[in-house]
Amino acid sequence: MSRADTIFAVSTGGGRAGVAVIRVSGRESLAALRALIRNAAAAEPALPAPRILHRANLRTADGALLDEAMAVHFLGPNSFTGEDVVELHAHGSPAVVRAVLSALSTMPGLRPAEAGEFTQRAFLNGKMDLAAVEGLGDLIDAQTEAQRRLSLRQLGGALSDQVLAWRESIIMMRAETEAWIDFPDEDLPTDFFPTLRARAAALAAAMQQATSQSHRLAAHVRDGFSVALVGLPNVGKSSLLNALAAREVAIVTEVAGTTRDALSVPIELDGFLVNVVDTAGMRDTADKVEAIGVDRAIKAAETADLVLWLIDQRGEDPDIAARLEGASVVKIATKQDLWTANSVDLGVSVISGEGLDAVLLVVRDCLLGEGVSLDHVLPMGRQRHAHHVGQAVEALGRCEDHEELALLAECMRDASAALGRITGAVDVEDVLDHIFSRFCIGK
Ligand SMILES: Nc1nc2c(ncn2[C@@H]2O[C@H](COP(=O)(O)OP(=O)(O)OP(=O)(O)O)[C@@H](O)[C@H]2O)c(=O)[nH]1
Ligand SMILES: [Mg+2]
Repeated sequence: MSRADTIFAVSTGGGRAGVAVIRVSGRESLAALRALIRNAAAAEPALPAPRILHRANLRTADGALLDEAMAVHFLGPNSFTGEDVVELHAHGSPAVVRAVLSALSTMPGLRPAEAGEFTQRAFLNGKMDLAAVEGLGDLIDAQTEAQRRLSLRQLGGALSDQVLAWRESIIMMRAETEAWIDFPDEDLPTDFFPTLRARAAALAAAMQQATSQSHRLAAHVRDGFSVALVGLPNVGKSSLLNALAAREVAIVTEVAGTTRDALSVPIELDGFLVNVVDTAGMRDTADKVEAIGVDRAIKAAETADLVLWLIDQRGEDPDIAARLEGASVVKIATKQDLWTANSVDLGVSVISGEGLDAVLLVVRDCLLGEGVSLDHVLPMGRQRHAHHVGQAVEALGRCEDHEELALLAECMRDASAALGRITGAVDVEDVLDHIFSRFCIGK
């Protein structure tokens, strides 16, 4: 993969569509556009002004019409990739797209783009940092409203700006420390070490506070929040799943032991992705298949972010209570059209619809935490974000141990380097392949 090559790919989705956008980036882009719009009768075609969409009849090398399209070009560095870029807005049939791609592939210096290669060039040319690249990847993958909002803020620099501000404070402290190393004859103020340590500790505490809540929530937004439905056989777990999903995803019968495997169904709840897991009813059983299902139900309850423990007229089963110890549990009485429960958190009936909205509210509160708004959450949903902030906090914490200027400066250097890894300002190679390989072709 050479960065000197000019790359091309269709940037819109596959299949039939009104319009398909084919993107070309690199030093041969404008020559490729000229070649495509060359008319046998005319001399070398002049290109219209950049950044303006214009009508373009695209032709093969021997002049045959490929498509009546539109084209726009951007001159580097003022483009998405930072290179000369051409976008062809062709008719979106597979045949047109194939014909245009085939014409491009015969041109000298051009080759099809690899997955994520346009974005990779944007990153390498300094058009976006690593956190923004991740935001773009997540925005393209966004399925829910919360994912869209959070990834758009990450793309717009919400994470990068915060990381940069923290990093600048650290670099400032380091510069002040190193200034004293360079002037050993001057008298170091007596309060120098305590003051600097207090500043480092305050910054570390602020970073930690911002991170702990944001990472938990942003990771839930990205990957989904898991809610397990557990309880005795026949208590109404699958019925509740179907009611929450508003479709018949799970089999419901009056036979106890209907559900045998754990079934995870993604549901968009108030804009958030929630993976609701229906499980086999928990009971001792001689049936081999059902016993495996019960094991899986226990696993699901252990790994879920929230457990909804369903209870009917039979009451709370002590074995289940024991298994749920330590989990975050909400008790829900089912079949409230048949009986009235007290001493549970909520009552529902899938027949009357009673309590279903309340279940959604409980899940939402548990997911978001009280009084938390998505707009104030830093988009730091990836493990590596929390990891690098954690390392920076740890490095700042080490300031406590040192009475020597050079060692103090080194702690600061470690802390700013850890933060630099989030935006790709430091040690970028090891994460590049991992991040860009998850993009689709044409991005
Ligand atoms: N009247 C009434 N019946 C319900 C309600 N919820 C479930 N049922 C009935 O209870 C029976 C069991 O429902 P399921 O949803 O299959 O129960 P389950 O907990 O998934 O059972 P297993 O998969 O066997 O563990 C079915 O006959 C349902 O129609 C309810 O709210 N009201
Ligand atoms: Mg079931």
